[in-house]
Formats: sequence, structure tokens, C-alpha cells
Amino acid sequence: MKPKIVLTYGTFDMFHIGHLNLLQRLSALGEKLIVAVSTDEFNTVKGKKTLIPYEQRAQIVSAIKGVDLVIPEENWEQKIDDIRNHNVDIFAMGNDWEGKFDFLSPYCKVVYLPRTEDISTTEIKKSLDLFLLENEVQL
Ligand code: C2G
Repeated sequence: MKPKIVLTYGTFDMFHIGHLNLLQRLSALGEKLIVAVSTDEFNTVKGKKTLIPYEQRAQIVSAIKGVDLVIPEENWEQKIDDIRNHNVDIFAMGNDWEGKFDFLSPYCKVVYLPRTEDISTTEIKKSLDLFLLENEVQL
């Protein structure tokens, strides 16, 4: 039987428990998990500022148990080719993207999983700012 192949996309900046929860859930959906990590250039297109450069974000994601392959995400248009080239059975994203990728359903199953609450790169940056502010005050 063909191993079930799962594909997802993301920036994975400041890798955190929300990313880990998602990747672990995705890994449980099939036998092979492919993660397309957004390049720094594509994040600019997405209007997303990242702290950690692509090479390091890709290396961290590659090191996660259950991730079998990391490929670069360079544009919005590559998903159908990626699904075909890698014989993907399931395309999955966190549900902040609910409905946004339903156009892929002719090519593979499209799944949206619940996000992990109260954690995001933006949240981390805010807590860091607050931490620095509080500590500066005490100095
Ligand atoms: N995520 C999550 N829970 C969080 C934060 C993120 O489940 N608390 C999920 C997101 O839903 C996404 C994945 O983790 O599926 C990666 O999140 P981001 O790095 O923020 O990815 P994003 O910038 O949404 O890029 O073409 C698709 C885009 O590249 C997705």
C-alpha cells in the first residue's frame, strides 16, 4: 500500500509549542511528512517579518521527529506542483487558514487542524518586550 504523504507550509519563525503540536499531529496523519518552509524572500511577499533566517528555520524543522523532508516555499503558486511532484495525499494547515486552500481539494485531501491557543511569534515578541521593559525599570 502506498505510504500516506502529508504536506504543510509555514514560516516556523521562533519555533514554539504551537508549531510542534501541529507537526506532531500532521506526522500522525500519515507515513511521510513534508514541510515547505517559507524562504525569507517569500516572507517579504507575505508581508511577514521574520527574526530567524530561512536556513536556521529549515534546519530546526528538519530536526523535528516525524518530519521527513523540508522543501522551500518560494511563492503562493507552487502548492499544486508540490502536491503532484511529491504524490501528496493530505494537505494540512492550522485552521487560521480554514477554507483558504480548498482549491487544492481536486488534487488531495485538504485538512485544517485547530491552532494551539495563546502562543504565536507575535505573542512571544510582546512578552519579550514586556520582560525587557520590566527588567530595565528594575536596573
Ligand atoms: N500554528 C498553530 N498554532 C499556533 C501557531 C501556528 O497551529 N499557535 C500553525 C499555523 O496554523 C500554520 C503553522 O503552524 O499551519 C505554521 O505557522 P506560521 O509559521 O505562522 O505559518 P504561516 O505564516 O501561516 O505560513 O502558504 C502557507 C503559508 O506559508 C503559511
